Formats: sequence, structure tokens, C-alpha cells
Amino acid sequence: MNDDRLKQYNEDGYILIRNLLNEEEIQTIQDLRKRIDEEAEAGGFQNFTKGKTRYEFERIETDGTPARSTLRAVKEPWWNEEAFRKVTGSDKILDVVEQLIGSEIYYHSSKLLFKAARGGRRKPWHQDWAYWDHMNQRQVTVWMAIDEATRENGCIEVLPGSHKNGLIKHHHGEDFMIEESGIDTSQIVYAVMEPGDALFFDVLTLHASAANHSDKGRLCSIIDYDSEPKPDNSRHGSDHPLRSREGEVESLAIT
Ligand SMILES: O=C(O)CCC(=O)C(=O)O
Repeated sequence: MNDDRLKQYNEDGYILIRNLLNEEEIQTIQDLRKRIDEEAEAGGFQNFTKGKTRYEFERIETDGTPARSTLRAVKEPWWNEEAFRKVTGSDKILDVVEQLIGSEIYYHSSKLLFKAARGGRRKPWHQDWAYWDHMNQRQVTVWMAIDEATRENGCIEVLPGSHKNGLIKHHHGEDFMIEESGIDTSQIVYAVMEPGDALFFDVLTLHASAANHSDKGRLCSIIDYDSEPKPDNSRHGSDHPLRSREGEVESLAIT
């Protein structure tokens, strides 16, 4: 990323990088999703946990289509899914992350999210840091499109410059969210993305996504990186360094 793009990131609180993942990497995540769906179907689409990874499914019955069960989210796939880790923790991603938060990089958290066609619900406006505001702020979220993400299927939306206003009060409403009535909707940028595109955004950048009313599902990978290990007693973050000023770091065995 050149200096202009870096300046843009600091100004807007996000940067969109096209074609960051190649076709093989996109397919790897699609195959992972397929394997998880097959496993879930065999188990009657019951939620399950493996080590630190949680697999969640939902029944979609809106818009007049026959009810169906489908993947909703894999929380913390990093710990149990080697394919996910290989794709989302590659050097080309860490190289961008390093430019944004520095050369000390720790794994923070991850998700594989699926917004089902004709019924996948919206995510209200929020800042990621609100979930873990006891931690340091030098963190970045990387949102990668695995399916195409459009306005119709609920692409991610951001408010440029919102990271400069600090943490906004959140409450538990429809989700963990801010009071949305004050949002200037004319400022919203819709991050329409092709598979393989990646949005890097600051943990204070306000973002949301609409419900999916289209015929196409929307799969994405999300990963957060931190510049510091987790504080004692924090349930968020990790002590696992991915890059360090001292050079090589040990790779981690799958749990
Ligand atoms: O992918 C989306 O729809 C938004 C997800 C998100 O913002 C989150 O999980 O914090």
C-alpha cells in the first residue's frame, strides 16, 4: 500500500483492497463452508463447538420460500480450521496489517459469516471496539468477501471519518448497537465487493450491513488483529503473536 492509500486509511478509517485473495484461496473458504454445512446437515443443523470454535446455524423462513436450515456463523474459526487460518493469516494480509498497526501483530478474533438469501438479517450500526473497550485501540478489522457482496445481499456499509469521533455509546437493542437516528445516511459508503476483495477498517469505524432480500447468499471472512497481547483476564484477544519485531514466531497447532 502506498503513502496516499495509507493517508486515505487514516482519513476515512478504512481502505478497500481489490483482489487480495486469489481464486484458490476463495475456493478454499468456499470448500470449508461446504464441509461445515455437510457436517451440520448430518447432525441436524444443531449448533456445536470444537475447542474454541463455535458453529451456529439458523432456520430461515421469510419471504415465502420453504423453510431451510443454514450456516449463520462460525465464531473463532482460526483456532480449529487450518484452511481458514492459512488464507486469512497469509503474509500478504499481514503485510497490509503491519502498515496499519505496526510490526507487532497479535491474533485477536475471527468469524466466518453467512447472510442467507431471502432472510439473512441485518447488522445494526456499531464499532467493533465497543465489544472490548478495555483493550488498546491500535487494532484493525479485515472483512473479506468470499461471495460477491452487493447492496441487495447486504454488503458492509461504513461511515467515513467516524473513527475520529471516539467511542460512541452502545446499547443492547436489536443487537449491540448505537442509537441510529442520528446517522447522516447521505454519508454512508456501501462497500460493494467481488470475491477476494478485502476491506481493512479501524476498530472505531462505524459500520453495519442491511438484511439480505436477494436470491444470493453472502459469505465473508472477518479477522481482527491487535498490536498488543490481550490484557490479563480479558476474554477477548490472544497472546498469540503472528509477527514480532524480534522476527520469526512459532506457528500454532490446531486445537
Ligand atoms: O458482515 C456483516 O454483515 C457485519 C459483521 C460485523 O460488523 C460484525 O460481526 O461485527
